Amino acid sequence: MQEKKPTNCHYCGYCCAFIATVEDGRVVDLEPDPTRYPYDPKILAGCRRWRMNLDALDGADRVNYPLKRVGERGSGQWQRVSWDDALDEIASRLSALAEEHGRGVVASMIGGPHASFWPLHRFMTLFGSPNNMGIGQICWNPRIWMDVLTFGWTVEIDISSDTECLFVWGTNPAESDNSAFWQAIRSMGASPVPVVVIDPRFTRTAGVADLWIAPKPGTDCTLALGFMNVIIEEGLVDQAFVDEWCHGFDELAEHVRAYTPERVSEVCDVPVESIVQAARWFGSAKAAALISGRGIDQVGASVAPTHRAICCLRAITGNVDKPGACVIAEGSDFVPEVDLELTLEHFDELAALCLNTPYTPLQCYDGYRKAAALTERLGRRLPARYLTSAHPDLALRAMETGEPYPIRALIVQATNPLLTYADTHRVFKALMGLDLIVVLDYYLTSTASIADFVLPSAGAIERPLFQAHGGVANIAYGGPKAVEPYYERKCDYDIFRELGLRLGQAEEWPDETFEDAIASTLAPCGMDWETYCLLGLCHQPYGYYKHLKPGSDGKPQGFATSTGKIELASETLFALGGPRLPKQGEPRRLCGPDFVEEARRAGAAYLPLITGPRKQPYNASMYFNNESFREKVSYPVVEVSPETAADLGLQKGDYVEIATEKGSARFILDTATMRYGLICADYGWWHPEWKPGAPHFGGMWESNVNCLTSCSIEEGEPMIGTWSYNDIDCVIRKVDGPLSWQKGFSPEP
Ligand SMILES: Nc1nc2c(c(=O)[nH]1)N[C@H]1C(S)=C(S)[C@@H](COP(=O)(O)OP(=O)(O)OC[C@H]3O[C@@H](n4cnc5c(=O)[nH]c(N)nc54)[C@H](O)[C@@H]3O)O[C@H]1N2
Ligand SMILES: Nc1nc2c(c(=O)[nH]1)N[C@H]1C(S)=C(S)[C@@H](COP(=O)(O)OP(=O)(O)OC[C@H]3O[C@@H](n4cnc5c(=O)[nH]c(N)nc54)[C@H](O)[C@@H]3O)O[C@H]1N2
Ligand code: SF4
Ligand SMILES: [Mo]
Repeated sequence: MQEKKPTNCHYCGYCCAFIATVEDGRVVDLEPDPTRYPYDPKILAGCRRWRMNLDALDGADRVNYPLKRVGERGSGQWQRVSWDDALDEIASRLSALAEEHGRGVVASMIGGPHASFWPLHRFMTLFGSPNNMGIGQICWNPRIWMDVLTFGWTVEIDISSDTECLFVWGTNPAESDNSAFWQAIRSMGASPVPVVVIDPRFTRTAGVADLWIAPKPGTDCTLALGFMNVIIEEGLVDQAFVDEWCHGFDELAEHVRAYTPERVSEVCDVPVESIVQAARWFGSAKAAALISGRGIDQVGASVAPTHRAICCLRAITGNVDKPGACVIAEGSDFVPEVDLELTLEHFDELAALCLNTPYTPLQCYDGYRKAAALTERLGRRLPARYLTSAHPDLALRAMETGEPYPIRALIVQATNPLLTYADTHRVFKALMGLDLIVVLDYYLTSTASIADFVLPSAGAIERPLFQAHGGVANIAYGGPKAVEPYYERKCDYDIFRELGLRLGQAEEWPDETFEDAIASTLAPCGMDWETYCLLGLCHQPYGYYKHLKPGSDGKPQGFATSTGKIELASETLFALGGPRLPKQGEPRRLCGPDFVEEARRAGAAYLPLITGPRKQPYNASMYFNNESFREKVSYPVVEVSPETAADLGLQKGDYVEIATEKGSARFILDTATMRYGLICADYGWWHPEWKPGAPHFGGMWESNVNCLTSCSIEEGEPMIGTWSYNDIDCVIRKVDGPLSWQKGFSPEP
């Protein structure tokens, strides 16, 4: 008999709703369900991935049973074991390691927002280790932190018919977030709204821009200061708003005085007229919106100042908590992430083991405590585990040297760090030396191939979904599973709970299933599980101008900062030893003079590098196992402008190697409209169809751009620790083909 069941896709953050046709516990068909969040059938219509769900459910390359390593680490020899045997052994080995080395002995790694990470965080908290590493410092934290310190909480863009100007800064939503972007463009109303795209590449997004500004990578902070210089000089400041609601305007005005369009034009290498024009549009719009992304999140030392400068740009033009500009989000009415993690209950013991103190005074337990005390004045509660996540340089050092204490075990959930973390050679070596690695994934990824245990996770459709933006917004969406997990796969929540039960955590895991846990999470806002499944959404829209709302003393509540105002000059950053005002940082250089000299002698050129531009249909290291995708997009590229290629004596289709002192990778050259002299390299490329273990580890050595990158904390952003995937340097030279990606190429057995 066939049944129709609601469920969701989880191949990207939209988590689109499906109706699954289920027969004998198997999904036989999937169709879009526009009655549930995100409602818009156009999203699915424009999506190349959703049909993959059906095949992936029973894909031949899925891991279906717990696997235990039997040969050498990385030998690719596995034995199927029962869940009880796997979890018993993992629990007892973790206990023994903690007994010998202390509770910080286990670290974890997480990835992009593909999974619910709070069960892992709860497990780690109760185990007593603060050592979660994640994408935090380079994907999410910088913006969250700077919004919180400047405005008292995070802001969300609010593009609507009120929007009179749009800045798209260091993000290419046309490839990374296709649907929402076109929706937003459509929603801006009939009269022409100037769109400014700030990106060294002429992206598909830049294709709809009225003005494309292509700055030198890593100079965006200076550019923002230049915009403010024009806005202040030309009297475009929202003076009433600034006088009443901003702290430190005079100081900021004095600071930006030196950032004249002429000087900024030199630093950023963009025309003076573009700076002036963009600033005028932003400053004179009744409401101006700005979206930003990875282009400014992954520029090392300049990350925090760039975000701070953007916050100031919004504030001095009055574009905060205003329709058509941006809206300050609210904390969640459902149980916030920090309470799901249970971090506050164990704060002091975790803080005592925090590796980041004193290296990154904001991204650590002390920094968290200070910021959280501010946001709590208005009842908003920051997630703790993301914002305190261990710096990978420090965690890897603890693995390599045992200092300040040893890390000997690692749990990896929903990430493929050998492709996506910086400095693959170092990560690989550190992991190979560990006593225990447990990977939760769907596939035998490069990282899974060096694990001691690979635990098969249940994917979308086989597990319920609760996507909640780390608890910094009052929105959660998702729905129920359509079927029980196939084979012996398990929901990630069940894996961490069952591990927890074996380690004396029973009291803290009262909910037997993930469904129950989601229902408990929703309980405070009065929504039950059935209603959640029906709507696929739990959300309260935000009001605007919330700073004017009367507080308990009858006066306007203001902003949740140390001064109660928007902090153009940041008192909190200053108290933590940081700068009150934003100033561009020093770039990270990965090639020393001797290295460059030697490369030049071998015929290479030395040029700036950015990495990882988002492209359809892949996502980081995912979906390379999809044959039809591989047919269409079959090799990794390095892009340069046609003029750069000509000057380098290279042609489209040439084989090239790019290298830093960290390592090298090979690609095929492509040309694109972009800054002269800049190199842009794909990331995430591996070869799932190759043998997962040694010597190729899934073909991860040939075209893996993270072989070139570094997470060294010394040159990272000083308050958060962000390292660089953009604004780095490399040498490039032509090499002989073919590359392993090409048809007919087969690795030695
Ligand atoms: N198809 C696909 N979609 C994805 C992902 C994926 O892997 N594939 N990943 C998801 C994830 S994890 C994330 S974080 C988001 C990221 O989403 P986005 O932030 O939109 O990422 P990109 O599309 O790479 O856009 C970043 C842009 O910044 C530019 N850039 C690089 N350096 C600089 C700089 O110094 N200054 C400026 N102004 N621009 C610069 C790059 O040229 C690039 O066009 O995408 C998500 N969506
Ligand atoms: N050089 C360079 N490096 C970068 C970036 C860059 O632009 N350039 N971008 C960075 C950014 S922004 C990000 S977010 C990261 C992304 O880095 P990752 O998150 O590590 O990248 P993915 O390849 O998406 O890996 C996700 C893995 O999780 C598995 N998976 C998916 N869903 C689930 C689930 O529900 N449960 C479990 N257990 N497993 C699941 C998938 O099979 C896949 O193997 O990369 C970062 N690294
Ligand atoms: S991959 Fe496509 S169907 Fe799946 S959630 Fe994203 S937009 Fe929706
Ligand atoms: Mo990301």
